[in-house]
Amino acid sequence: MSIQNQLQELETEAVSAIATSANLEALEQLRVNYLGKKGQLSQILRGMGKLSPEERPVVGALANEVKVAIQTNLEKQQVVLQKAAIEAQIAAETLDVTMPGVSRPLGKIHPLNGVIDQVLDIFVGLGYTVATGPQVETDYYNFEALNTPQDHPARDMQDTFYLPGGHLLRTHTSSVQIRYMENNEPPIRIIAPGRVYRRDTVDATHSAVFHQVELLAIDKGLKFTDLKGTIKEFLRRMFGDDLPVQFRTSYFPFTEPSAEVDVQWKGKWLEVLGCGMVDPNVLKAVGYDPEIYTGFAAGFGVERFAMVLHQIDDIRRLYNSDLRFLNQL
Ligand code: 2U9
Repeated sequence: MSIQNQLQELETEAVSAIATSANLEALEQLRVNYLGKKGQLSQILRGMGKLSPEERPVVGALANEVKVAIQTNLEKQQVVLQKAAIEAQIAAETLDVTMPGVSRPLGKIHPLNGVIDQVLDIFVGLGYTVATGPQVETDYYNFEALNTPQDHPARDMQDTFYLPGGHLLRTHTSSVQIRYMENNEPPIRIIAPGRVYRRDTVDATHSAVFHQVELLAIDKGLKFTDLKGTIKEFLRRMFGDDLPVQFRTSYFPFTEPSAEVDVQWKGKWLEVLGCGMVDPNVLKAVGYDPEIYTGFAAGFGVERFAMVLHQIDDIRRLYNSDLRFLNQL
């Protein structure tokens, strides 16, 4: 076969092979095969030595045409295959918005913190300031300044956790209010949430560690009716508008007169908090003149509120972090 025929056959074969090449790697393989140093075109051109001087330029021109034709076809097919490769990549990376989402479990507020947040919101709305203080206290701030005499049963070793060096774990957050009053002048409106400790045997309704919120208002002319109004408004906001509320007389060393408050909830009367007018001896202890200032205070257990609100039967459920239980609230 003449070199011309070989060249024409090579072009035909190359153009067809290039047009059907499936990917860029196969195309590169074809380029090497046809146009590479040891490729088919070079091999055919090696035969040019045998040609006559007249034939040589003619065959040379044809060889050049074939080379350009193959090159042009390679370039065109390269563009086509590159475009296809990009489209395939985009298709593979496309988000399928109909796929089910990845579930991300969200945490939520613990019922105890939920009650504390709710209570603080209500009292901050009524103009109260949140006050906090240490959990390790002295006998003075926990008992003595609160008019709790030496022989009072609350001071018993059976009821209070005593620490070395005359310290103890506070049994109520009232110590916070004493500290606050020492450093501030009336009028005072504070709300003190926090953890407290009692040497109780743990059962369905008792825990050695629990949470309290106490409120304190000191001003000129505060009366028991101010206390009642504040407590009733607070309980209505916590439990609902038509809540029946009753005040029963009671006794606390730090208030006089004192009362306990019950609410009718799901058909039953339940005791929910204690309160009273601040005892004049407590005012004297922090240097306030009880002839000028009066005040009221109230305290309640957060666990008790949470148990009533969520109908929880055992206080321990609030501490053992069982998600099967917590997720129901
Ligand atoms: C100051 C003066 C008086 C806070 C009060 C109660 C009544 C009360 C209990 C409820 C259930 C504690 O969690 S509980 O066991 N508390 O009944 N607390 S009056 O009186 C104060 C506080 C601070 C300076």
